[in-house]
Parts: sequence; C-alpha cells; structure tokens
Amino acid sequence: MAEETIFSKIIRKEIPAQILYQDELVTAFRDINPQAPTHILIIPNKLIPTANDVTAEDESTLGRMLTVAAKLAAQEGIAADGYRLMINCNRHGGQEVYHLHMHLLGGRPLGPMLARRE
Ligand code: DGP
Repeated sequence: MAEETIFSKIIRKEIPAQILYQDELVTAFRDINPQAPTHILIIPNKLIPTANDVTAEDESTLGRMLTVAAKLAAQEGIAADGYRLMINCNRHGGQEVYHLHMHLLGGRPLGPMLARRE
C-alpha cells in the first residue's frame, strides 16, 4: 500500500485548501506555491502515487481530470488565451508529492516548455 500524502488530507478536508471542484472521482484546489496567476492541482481522490501506477481501471478518473481542467480553465477566464497541463513523474520529472496530480497553469505567457540548458 502506498503511503498517504498531504493531498489525501486535503481531499478529506482535514487540512485547509482552496478547493474549487470536487466530485466522486477527483478534487481540484489552488497550489500553495503558485507559479502563474492560475495554478490549480487536479488530483484523483484515489491514491495513485505516480503516472507509472495508473491502470486501465483508472481511465475514467484520468479522463475526468482533463474535463475538470477544461471546465476550470474556462471558469478562470484563461481558456481562450491558453494554458498548460502538466504531470510530473518521479525524480527526473521533479515530482515532490507522491499522489498523482495534474498542474493547470495559466494567466500569463508560460514560455518554452522546458528551461533551456546553458
Ligand atoms: P510536484 O512537483 O509536481 O509534485 O508539485 C507538487 C505541488 O504541490 C507544488 O506545486 C506545491 C503543491 N503543494 C504541496 N503541498 C501543498 C499543500 O499542502 N497545499 C497545496 N494547496 N498545495 C501544495
């Protein structure tokens, strides 16, 4: 069994977060350390540690994460200008919290996808 993270406590509302959306499959809340004017995390309610751990059973949840992202982008007023959806996996991906999450970033031009190497 994977270890719970702080995100499980946010889902259960045991610790505060600015929750923007919640249903039986997913929860969305504002990132505590925003990297853009809009920075929202969309997560499965079920603990899936990383993108490596998704299974066919999770496909409806993963699809819901995307439809909720589109809905929230519209709600935030960033849909037309555009935004970025991002999932970090493990060490090289820069994952810090081991509960799968999709970042929704927007509200300014976000620049190239990866920092350029020197
Ligand atoms: P990642 O590097 O992809 O694992 O991103 C983890 C994100 O989670 C990071 O942008 C900060 C955010 N985060 C970490 N702890 C908390 C928390 O307690 N509350 C909220 N709202 N966000 C958190």
